[in-house]
This record gives sequence, structure tokens and C-alpha cells, in this order.
Amino acid sequence: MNLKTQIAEQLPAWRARLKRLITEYGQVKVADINIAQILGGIRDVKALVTDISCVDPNRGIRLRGYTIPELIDLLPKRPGDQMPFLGGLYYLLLVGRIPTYEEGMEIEEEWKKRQEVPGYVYDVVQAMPKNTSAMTLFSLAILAMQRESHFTKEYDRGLKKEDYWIPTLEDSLDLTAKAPAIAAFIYNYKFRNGQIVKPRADLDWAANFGTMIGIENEQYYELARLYFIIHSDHESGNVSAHTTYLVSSTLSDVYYAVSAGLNGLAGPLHGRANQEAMEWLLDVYQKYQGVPSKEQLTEYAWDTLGAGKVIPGYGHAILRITDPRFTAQLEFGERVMPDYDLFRLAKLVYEVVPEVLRQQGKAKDPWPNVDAISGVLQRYYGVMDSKDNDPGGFYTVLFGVSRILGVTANTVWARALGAPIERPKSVTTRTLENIVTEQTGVEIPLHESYAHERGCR
Ligand code: CMX
Repeated sequence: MNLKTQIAEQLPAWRARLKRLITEYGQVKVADINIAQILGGIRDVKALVTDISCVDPNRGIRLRGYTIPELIDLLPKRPGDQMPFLGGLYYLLLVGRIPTYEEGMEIEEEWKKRQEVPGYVYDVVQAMPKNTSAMTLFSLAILAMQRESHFTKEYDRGLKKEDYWIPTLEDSLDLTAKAPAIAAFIYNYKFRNGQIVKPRADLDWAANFGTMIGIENEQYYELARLYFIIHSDHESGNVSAHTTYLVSSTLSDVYYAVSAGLNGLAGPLHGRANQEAMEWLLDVYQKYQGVPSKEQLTEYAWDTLGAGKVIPGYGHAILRITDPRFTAQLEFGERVMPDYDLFRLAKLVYEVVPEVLRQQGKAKDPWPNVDAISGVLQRYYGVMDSKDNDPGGFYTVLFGVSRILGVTANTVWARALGAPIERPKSVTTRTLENIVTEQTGVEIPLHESYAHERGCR
């Protein structure tokens, strides 16, 4: 396989590069960390390395150095398509350079060979009540497939450390190949007729997801390609990426690691925000029986904040601009659904909410993130997140299908470069207080309600 050779050829130089950094420059300091950062979600602490993607706070995501417009422009496309096929993106993430059409298609072909989902995975999903959250079903289905892992089988037989990445790549190709079919089945099980729909031989990976949920529409295929490109990776510190990386650092295989990462993606402050943003828009739409005026929307936004809730789809831990992943979706919407009410509403929210958040003065980033509009585009084509009394969660599964591309690419490289088990040091609160005393001379008295504390030093 060209892909494997392309990675293997890079490894000697990469390993030498890292070895040099550790042995010759290992003592060079990268970052200081203060108490506010330790107690504030480890924000802005440069403590992780990935070469798959990086997020510039003022420019947004770059996948292997390419912005989203550059990716759409440069990645190979099938004849007649406007959006690149995902095999090309996965090649880029794994190999680090834009592939030729043939190289990208080689991945699409690999995916076709590996796309059949084992029957017991469908059984696992079907054993669960239909109103189980779609993310729970997705994570369960992936965990159920752990028995397929090439890495774990070969590790058990005895595998050299420098070869760990080879069966990890096999697992990654298997898992990414099957992910759209599993997600589509979960959708069909929860919201449609429960059928297992076979992918079409003439379609690419992303478009086939549409087919398998019953949407045979060229425009939706283009949206699926765009959606799966922009959600694939967002450097290493976000919860889904970091959880996958952390679990994988124990040499758990990609099934264990990705399932864990998806459980993090399921949280409302992360991937579930796409579902919550849709719900927020629908609540507004219902309350005002249509797209409200700017004044009404401003009032609604303040009411949300007044109730102690966040406005989903806005704000970001790293970004300080409108997320380019939002912009790419906004532009898609402008082209194909400018008059769709929910799209008009999402645009109005973009006009109103940043100013409201700025006036409130809490959020460091008042701008929309990827989740603010993604549900609207899906809903336009009839893709639902939930139905009746079902808590749904399907939009986050869509996010997950794409995110698997980035986190598995990271896992392959972590294995190839011999990344060690992650194990940061924790301290007690009293240790932090003692450090304050050491550095400032100020004694922080131990309040009587903590008098039982033994501490660690
Ligand atoms: N609405 C209301 N308040 C917000 C806000 C929003 N959209 N975004 C941030 N804030 C608040 C925070 O809750 C925090 O309040 P407290 O001081 O009372 O705790 C304050 O502003 C400061 O937060 P921050 O430093 O700007 O943001 P964080 O790095 O802590 O959190 C994020 C980032 C994304 C969790 C936050 O902006 C948020 O909750 N947004 C809404 C949920 C969302 O869209 N998440 C999806 C992010 C993208 C993704 O991962 O998919």
C-alpha cells in the first residue's frame, strides 16, 4: 500500500528529529504554568505535540498547514464535484502532503474493501432501547468491535515497538472505513425503518453516508464532504482528541481509545453543542413563530444568559475570531439555502449574539464556532438530531464520524514515534497554597473546616 510506504519512508528522519530534541535540547523550557491555569482547565499550556493540525487563535484551524479554503481548493475531487473526497483528506492527515487523485482514491478503495460492519455490531445496537442517546450507541458499537483489533492481536503475539504503528494503521483504516455505515445504521435504527442500507460502489466515503441514511442528493453529498473535512481535527488539546490520545498512550488499541474520545465529544461543552445550538434556534423560532426581529433575538439571548446558561455554538477555548469552520458552512448555506428560515435565523444570531456576549463581558471569544450552524444545514436536507421524546444526539455522531479521521491519524503517528504513556503530576490544594507561601511569603491559614486534611507534603 502506497500509504504505508509513504509513512514508513518518513520515519527514520522523524525519529532522529525527536531524538535530537530530547537528547540535545531536552532542558530547553517551553512554558511556565501558573495556578490560574492549573485550576482553569490547563488553558494555553503548551504541553502536547501534534503535527496533524494546529489552531491559530486568530486564523483558525490548519490541517497539515492548510486552511479550510486551501483544502477545498487543493485536495483532489471526483470529476464534476465541488468538494474534495475524504480519502484525499485522510491521506493528507496521515502522510502530510496533498495526495494525487490516484493516491486519494487508493484510500477510498481501501475503505470500500474494509467497509463491511460485523453483524454482532448491529446486534449490539439493536439490543439497546431505541431512545438511547445516539452517541452512546456509537461509542458502544465501536467498543464492541475491539475484538477486531490487529494491534492487540499482534501485540499479544509479540510485536517490536518500532512496528506498533503498522497494525495501528490497519485498525485505523478498518475503523474509519466502517464508521459511516455504523453511524448511518444508528440513524436508521432510531429514526427510520431500522434497515441496514448498503453503500453504493460508485460513490465516495462521504457521499455514501448520505445514501445510507436515505438521502440520495448530490447537494447533500457535497455538504457531507464539507462537513467531514471541517470536523476532522482541531489540534490535540480538545477533549475528544486528547482523550483518544491519552487512552491510546497506554497501548490500548484504537477501538478503546476512539470510543473513549467519543464519550468526551458527547458533552454539551464540546460536540453536543451542535445539537444544543439547533435546539436553541428551534426554541427561538417556536417562541416567535418564525424568524424574530433583532430586538426580540437580543432579548432572548439575554434571557438565556440570565438563566445561567451558555449560548451554544458561541465561544471557544482557543479561537478569538469567527471559526473558519463556521464560515465555510455559512458560505455553503448562502449558496444553496439562502431563504431557508432556520438559515436566516442562524445568520441573525451571528449578527446579534457576539455583541450580547461582548456586553456581558465574560466569554473571551464571543464569535461562533463550528457548532453554531452545522445542524441547520443538516436539517435543511431532512437529517434529524432527535425525534419525539427521543433525546437523539445524532448531530454529535456526525461530528464523531469526522473526528475519527483526525484522532486515528494522530494515534498512528504517536505509535510510529514511540510516544510514551501520558502521566502528568497532580498536586493537592494545600501544595498549591504552600507554593504560594514559598514564593510570596504570604501564609494561607488552613481554615478549621479543613483541619482534618493530611495532604501529601
Ligand atoms: N455563552 C455564555 N457564556 C459563555 C459562552 C457562551 N457561549 N462562552 C463562554 N462563556 C462564559 C463561560 O461559561 C465562563 O463563565 P464562568 O466564568 O461563569 O465560568 C466565561 O465565559 C469564560 O469562559 P471562556 O474562558 O471564554 O471559555 P472557556 O474556554 O472556559 O470555554 C467553551 C470554552 C467553548 C466551553 C465556551 O465558550 C462555551 O461553553 N461555549 C458554548 C458551548 C459550545 O459552543 N461548545 C462548543 C465548542 C466547540 C466544540 O468543541 O465543539
